[in-house]
Amino acid sequence: MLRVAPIVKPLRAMTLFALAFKVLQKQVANCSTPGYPKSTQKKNFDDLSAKLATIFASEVPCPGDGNLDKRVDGEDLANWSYFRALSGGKSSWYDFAIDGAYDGLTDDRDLAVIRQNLGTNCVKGR
Ligand SMILES: [Ca+2]
Repeated sequence: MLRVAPIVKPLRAMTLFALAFKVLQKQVANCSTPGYPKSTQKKNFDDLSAKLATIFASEVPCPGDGNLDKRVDGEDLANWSYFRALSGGKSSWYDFAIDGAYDGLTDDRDLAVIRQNLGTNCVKGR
C-alpha cells in the first residue's frame, strides 16, 4: 500500500497557481493554431503576466522552508529526512539553492540550510 506523507502540508494555493501559470505561458508561447492567441487575448495575457511577475517578485525568501509555510521548524527537519530517504538523496522538495544553484541532491548541505535558519518565521522576521 502506498503511504502518502502526512507530514507534508499541501502546497500553498499561490504556489500551485504559479505552476499552473507557467504551464499556460508555455502553451501560449508554443501555440500553433492560426489566428491564436488573438491580439486582445495576447494583451490580456501579457498584462496578467506582468502583474504576476510583480507579485512573485515580492515573495519573501525563506531559506530552509521546504514545505512553504514560511516557517523553518521541526516539520522541515522531519520532511528533509523523509524526502532524503524517499529520493535516495536525489532531488526533492528539500534540495535548496545554495549559492544560487540547485545541486540536484537532498543532502547534508540542505540540512545545514534548515539548521542555520531553524526558528525563523519569514512572515514576521526572526
Ligand atoms: Ca517550513
